[in-house]
Amino acid sequence: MKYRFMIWPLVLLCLLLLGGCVGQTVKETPMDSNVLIVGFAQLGSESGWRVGNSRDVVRAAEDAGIQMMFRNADQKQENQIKAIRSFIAYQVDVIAFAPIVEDGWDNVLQEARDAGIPVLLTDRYINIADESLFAGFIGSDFLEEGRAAARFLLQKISASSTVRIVEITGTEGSTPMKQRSIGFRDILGDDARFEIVMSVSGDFLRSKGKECMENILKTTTNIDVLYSHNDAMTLGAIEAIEAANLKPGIDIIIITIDGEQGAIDLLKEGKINCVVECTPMIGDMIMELAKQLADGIEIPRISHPYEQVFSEFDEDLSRIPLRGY
Ligand code: GZL
Ligand code: ZN
Repeated sequence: MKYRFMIWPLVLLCLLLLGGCVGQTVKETPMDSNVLIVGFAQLGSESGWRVGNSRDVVRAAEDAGIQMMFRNADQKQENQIKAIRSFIAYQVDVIAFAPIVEDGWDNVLQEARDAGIPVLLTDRYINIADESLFAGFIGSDFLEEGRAAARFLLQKISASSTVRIVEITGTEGSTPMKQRSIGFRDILGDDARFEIVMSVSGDFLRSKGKECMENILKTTTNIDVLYSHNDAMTLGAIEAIEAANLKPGIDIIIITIDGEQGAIDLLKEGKINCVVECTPMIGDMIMELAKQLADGIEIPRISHPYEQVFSEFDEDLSRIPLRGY
């Protein structure tokens, strides 16, 4: 635990020089030098999942009695890097962040190492030369999510005729986008029936998911399956499908990932066929791991939350608990 009373004026000066606070600060109460301080750099507010994740992280810090400096990077990697630098200047005890993309973190994590501050990856992974620059990762198994989506499709499709699949992917270069694509293709493998006729990025945004689907439907309506990397894009795509007088869940089989309430509601209505859960509620796990890091305890390199799959084959969809995001 570091003593901060000596550096307050310096830190405030650094924060001002860094262009003040990066993104909006959710919560900063007067710091108490005996309390664990965690700097959390969130990537943005692009989806219901992300908003739910931010809410859960803030709630978990409060429940754990952890002082948290929260910065939202508004979808820009340079803002996340600035936020991490501000945490270093403040000499927080632990840095946690959800890296928007996998590349570009080597320098700033070296700076954290030089400052003696442990780093915890949350939600997404990074591609870095020296993996010792972060202590561990807590987040979903995106490969498994992609595999689960494909396993549902194998269960759903019995015909031997060609199945034309459109994939709307998440943010280019992000772990969930890369691994949900790989996992899906892993399971479909060389089953000749399945043809991914188009794969376009919707950047995890509802508006772009709608735009992608509108553009696709302008070129062809001969689509059997939509595999969408998150519910926000799926909800947008469904707007476009219905505007084209097609029935989602019937004319086009829809497989989506996250498990937002909106998607579960459409699953119950038969407009979505499968929802692969990707839980944003990892706040408690993050705080537990941060406490261990602050106490110098080694943490697992990889920690995954429990996740499940909801689909039209479930016995009783009414038993799915309210999602909270
Ligand atoms: C997955 C997370 C993804 C969600 C999207 O853990 O990184 O980012 O699937 C969110 O909804 O935008
Ligand atoms: Zn894993």
